[in-house]
Amino acid sequence: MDIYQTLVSELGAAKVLRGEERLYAYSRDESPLGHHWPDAAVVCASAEEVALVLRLAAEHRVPVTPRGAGTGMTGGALPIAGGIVLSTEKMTRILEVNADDLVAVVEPGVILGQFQDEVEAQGMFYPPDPASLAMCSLGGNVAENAGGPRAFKYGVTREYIIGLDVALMGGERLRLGRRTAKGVTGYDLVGAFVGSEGTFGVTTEITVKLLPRPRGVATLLAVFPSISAAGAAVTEVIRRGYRPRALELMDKLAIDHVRPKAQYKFPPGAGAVAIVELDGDVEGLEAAVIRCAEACERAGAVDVLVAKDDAERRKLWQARRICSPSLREAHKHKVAEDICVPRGQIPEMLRRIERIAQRSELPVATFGHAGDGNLHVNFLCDEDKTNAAVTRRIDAALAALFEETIALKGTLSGEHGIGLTKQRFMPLEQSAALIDWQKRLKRLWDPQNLLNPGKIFP
Ligand code: 2HG
Ligand code: ZN
Repeated sequence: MDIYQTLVSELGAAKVLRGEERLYAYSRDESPLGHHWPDAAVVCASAEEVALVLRLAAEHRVPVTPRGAGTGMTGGALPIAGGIVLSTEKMTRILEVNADDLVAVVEPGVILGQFQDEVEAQGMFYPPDPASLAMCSLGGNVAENAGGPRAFKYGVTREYIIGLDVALMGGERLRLGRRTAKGVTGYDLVGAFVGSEGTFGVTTEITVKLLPRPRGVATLLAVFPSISAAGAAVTEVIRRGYRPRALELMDKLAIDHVRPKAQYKFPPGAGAVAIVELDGDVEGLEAAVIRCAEACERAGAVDVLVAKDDAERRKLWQARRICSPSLREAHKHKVAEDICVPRGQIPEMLRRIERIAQRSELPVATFGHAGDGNLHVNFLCDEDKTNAAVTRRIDAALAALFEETIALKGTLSGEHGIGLTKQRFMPLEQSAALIDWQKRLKRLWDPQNLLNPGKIFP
């Protein structure tokens, strides 16, 4: 029997999907890399089933690409070597939400937004909030170490994952980490698995740390004549030691793309906006809002608008979250980058991005988590990529972007991961020796190189 027949007899035909029509959804993700077809997608319902797939795959030397909800932007879930896509989308149980321990235990297929609603209904809070929160799964968030606007105050996914159950290639299962608030027993393998882009093992259960839900939230929109003025405001807020939970920027091109679809009405003529969201005790909030508004005005804001209620706040965030899909729908090519520079270099990086845009003659929309120095730089192009000159222009712009980022002591990716799209730039940031040590680490967990092969490293 071949591996697929064995899988059907062990798991039932309903869980082993084959044929182009049923595999369509598993052949792509949110990267611009198109379709890569697996031989089968196996939709697992339990840790035992995940381990079984990994045992059989090792025996038959078949590559396995783990997949959460497929919202990744760098090709991490694409089965470039064929074989099996292992989906955890049906492992959707929230096993525990514990207010005394401030801990929750979930299966990897739980949708982030639904989990946050559940936790908040019980008076607690799980901060990471990537823009795809209505669709993305916690397993995928763990694999990519997902971020989002609230990372400015609260940090990224890694800060909240304290325990992981994983299945390794070959089928062995391990429990990593703890459920206590602190703990330093042994190496921090949870830290190593979070962000490993599905190359070390497959997550089957996640223990997350929760916070008490902040009682007060206030959101303001500062309007600037230009992106550089907005960048200066970000620096001003940080320099003064203010800690809003989000400090986001959108440039004019991003605003103009979102405008027709957004319920929130951006002021006409805005050259750039900063979204500043604060949280904490209700009492101190008003004073903090005034302080941040004044900092924005000092940096050149022409207007500062405070969201008047929850409904308006939601509309503003909806507008911010559709930046990415609005740009993608409007252009033939949207090459989205995710660079991150040290906070003090934000204005300088914005200047360099403008220069690259001029030189490459490509429109660039820049938006994102500016407070963290994490800028989504989107090169847009409506010409045909089959035209070699166009490809050369895009490639040159990307190379320049990453060179400038590294020159400012930045990093290639703040939150989307390396996957396939950025691996050729890895040597810009990391030494050959460091890359080699990481490959050795990968071999330790997966000696046959069967789990998500070909990702991260050139
Ligand atoms: C966001 O913050 C996402 O909206 C997507 O990380 C960014 O498409 C992008 O560049
Ligand atoms: Zn983002």
